[in-house]
Amino acid sequence: MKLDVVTIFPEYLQPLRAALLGRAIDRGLIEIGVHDLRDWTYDVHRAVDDAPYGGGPGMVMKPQVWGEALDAVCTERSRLVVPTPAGRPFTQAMAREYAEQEHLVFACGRYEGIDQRVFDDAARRMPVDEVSIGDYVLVGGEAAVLVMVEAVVRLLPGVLGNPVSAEQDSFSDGLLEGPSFTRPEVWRDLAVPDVLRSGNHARIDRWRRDQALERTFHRRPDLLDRLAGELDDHDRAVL
Ligand code: 6GU
Repeated sequence: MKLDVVTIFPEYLQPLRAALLGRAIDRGLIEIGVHDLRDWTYDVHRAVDDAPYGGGPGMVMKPQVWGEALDAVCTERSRLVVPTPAGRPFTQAMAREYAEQEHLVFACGRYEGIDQRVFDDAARRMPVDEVSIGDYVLVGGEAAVLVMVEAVVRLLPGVLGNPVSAEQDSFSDGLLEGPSFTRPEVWRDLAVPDVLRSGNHARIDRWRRDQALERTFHRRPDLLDRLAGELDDHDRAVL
């Protein structure tokens, strides 16, 4: 998979080369390009923004600069992802969909956003998604790109040591993951639940499912509503 990021803060994307993602690059599983938007400016000030039509506070990023940048970075096989608090919510389902793409291009806006015509124009040639990572406002899209790239890349074959762990995580079955324990058996007077040391794997699986259901009920009841049709009688008895 090829990933490209266009930003006015290329240094902000350095974490893409660290840890799990860095290993994926070294092993040739992904290729990451980070591009400075100002490389496509031609004036002495390297201006990327201008005052908004219609007035109001803040600045809007200029279409000519973004247009040239995306012309250079995108191909007819690209998918353009635009991080914005005004976007559709990023979900695990979208991470799975992006993991199937051959080329993702992330366009990081700052200030009050990017001239809308940049996306309307790009959409004539490729899929364009305006995506939000949550109901809060960031200064720019860079941190959101780090979040989305990590969510996508960990799903690529060969990136995680143990592929089962990707499948068992929170959200893959629509529930939050329950608690985990390791040795010692008792720590600061707190014991590991007996069932986990019983060796009875049917009981352990059932207990884990119950914990996941209870945790989801308390922390994310909205997720349970969506799952209603898939719960069996035992599940419903727990809730
Ligand atoms: Cl994707 N971008 C920005 N700038 N703020 C956000 C966001 C994205 N998601 C939530 N807040």
